[in-house]
Amino acid sequence: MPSDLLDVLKEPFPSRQVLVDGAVLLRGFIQDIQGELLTEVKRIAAFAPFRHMVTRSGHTMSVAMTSCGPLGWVSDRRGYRYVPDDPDTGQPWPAMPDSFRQLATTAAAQAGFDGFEPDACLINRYGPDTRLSLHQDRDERHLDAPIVSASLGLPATFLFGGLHRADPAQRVRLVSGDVVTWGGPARLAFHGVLPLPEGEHPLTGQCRINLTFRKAG
Ligand code: MD3
Ligand code: FE
Repeated sequence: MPSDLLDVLKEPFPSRQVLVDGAVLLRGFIQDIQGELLTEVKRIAAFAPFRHMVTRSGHTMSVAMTSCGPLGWVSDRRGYRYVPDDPDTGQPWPAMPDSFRQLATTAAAQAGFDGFEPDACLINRYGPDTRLSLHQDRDERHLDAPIVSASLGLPATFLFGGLHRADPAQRVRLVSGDVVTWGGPARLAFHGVLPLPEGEHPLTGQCRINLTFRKAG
């Protein structure tokens, strides 16, 4: 057997992989709590339903979104921003579950960001053909704090490039249970998600759910 295959077998699981300076992938980090996390997502979505937001330019996003925590991300013809109340219900966003907060804090610490305290968790839902075009996340007030992302359900191909839109992009396949922390020099990298291929996942059916934890306010 080639030695690189043996190396993979010897890797600790969950495993820790530096994707680029500032970005740390923890494969299988939430493997054992995926079911509980998905139950929380459903509870949140019962109060703050998934919706397709409109961008400033008037395009409807193919990703369906909701939020939990003190702040939630919204987009409309006025632009992008974080707000304390869900504009669709007029109510505060649902509380961030302790399990969410803990996964974000412990993943950030593994990447060298001690004391990360997210105040927003954006929940993205991808169905067949849903994509997220290349963008930067810069609506948060704390660009020195990392963003932690957690994947549930169908796998997706994630793209990440450099600080300029035209910089070459790398691809990484993210599967259910994976967590990535994006901080430091990776924090303002352009990134996106390729159209989701059709599939069926035991946990989520035909979709992928992504949680992103941010310090927004
Ligand atoms: C790299 N979500 O919600 S998560 C987003 O899979 C977003 O739903 C994608 O991009 C998703 O804004 C990607 C991974 C991610 C999140 C934020 C980043 C990667 C990042 C910020 C900077 C660099
Ligand atoms: Fe993003």
